[in-house]
Amino acid sequence: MKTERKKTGFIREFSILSILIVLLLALSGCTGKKTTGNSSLTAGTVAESSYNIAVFVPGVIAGSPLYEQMVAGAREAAAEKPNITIKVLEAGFNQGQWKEKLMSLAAEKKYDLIVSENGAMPYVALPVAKAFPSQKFLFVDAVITPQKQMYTLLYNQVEEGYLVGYLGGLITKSSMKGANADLRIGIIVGQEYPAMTKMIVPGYKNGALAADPRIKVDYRVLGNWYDANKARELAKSMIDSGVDVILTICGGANQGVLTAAKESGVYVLYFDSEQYNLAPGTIAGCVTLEQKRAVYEHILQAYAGTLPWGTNRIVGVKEGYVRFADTNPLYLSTIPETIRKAMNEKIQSLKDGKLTLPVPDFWKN
Ligand code: RBF
Repeated sequence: MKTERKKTGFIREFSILSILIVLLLALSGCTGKKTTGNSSLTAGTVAESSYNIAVFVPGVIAGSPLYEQMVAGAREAAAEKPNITIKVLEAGFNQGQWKEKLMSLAAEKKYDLIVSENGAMPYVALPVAKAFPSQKFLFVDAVITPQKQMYTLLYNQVEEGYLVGYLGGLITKSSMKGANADLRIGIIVGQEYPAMTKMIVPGYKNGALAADPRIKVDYRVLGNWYDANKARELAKSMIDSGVDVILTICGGANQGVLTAAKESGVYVLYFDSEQYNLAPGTIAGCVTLEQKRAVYEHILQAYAGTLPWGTNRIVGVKEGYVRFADTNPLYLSTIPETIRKAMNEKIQSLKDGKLTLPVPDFWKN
């Protein structure tokens, strides 16, 4: 009798214990998905599964306006959705190592999404996507023929180049104190690549020609994104040949162009972000890309499962992703009203569609 009662008691306790274990497993959302590292279960809550993002920076963040914005946009998305985790990897300036580094990142199989930027990255990622068919990629400032694991967002940099080219043209023919009689403006870039030669440079030249068809554009390639001393030398030699406005697109090396311009009292046009404060009175205009917002928005779409993989999108002035920074007090104090008015009209004509500057489909062969 005694052993019989002991036995039924044991069975009852065992069943209650099993039910408790099953309940606990159900509560912890034990579906085989990862849970956030720091989530602790409290009664009545269900742990959400984490969404892990790796941000692959093809270079270094500091000094590169678009890289700074990409990281900031990703961090903002993570701040809004607590179960988004962000890991940032700076891949450095040795471009020969990018593919291998991206491959190692995907091989960790930890990331729901890899985010990166610049025109080369979708191509660098092609073999990585093939090796890891479930890895998803979001590339901004980039485009490729549709790939089902990728989404690309391209900015209309014909418009972006055109706006600063037009301003440069108006400045060089003006009587502003840093402007000389020669109708020459310059552009110094880190490297040559399709977005540069098919969008930015032609946009810049056409913008300048719209201000005055006699303007000559001096175009120089630095060969990297960091050598500020060499950029300073290039800028100096341009200035010596009569250039009085320079568009600088060379990442960390922009600093060298700013130094040379300050020394000679000429002007700099800044690309991709609003940075008048880097050299007040020298930076005459900033054209910006809303990359921080774009990265934030597209990450949230990927997270929500609504990003249409295998597509690309092009956005420009009309969509509000290419902007000319014309309300900054340093712009207002550096640029005379007549030029500001002309700029305003040009921006307006792009907004209302009176002027269209389409992106050539340079990525299609
Ligand atoms: N822009 C930077 O500001 N810093 C960089 O280190 C940098 N590296 C680049 C490397 C490659 C291969 C390519 C294609 C572009 C790079 N860019 C870099 C340019 C950037 O993506 C963008 O085109 C320019 O900032 C103009 O918007």
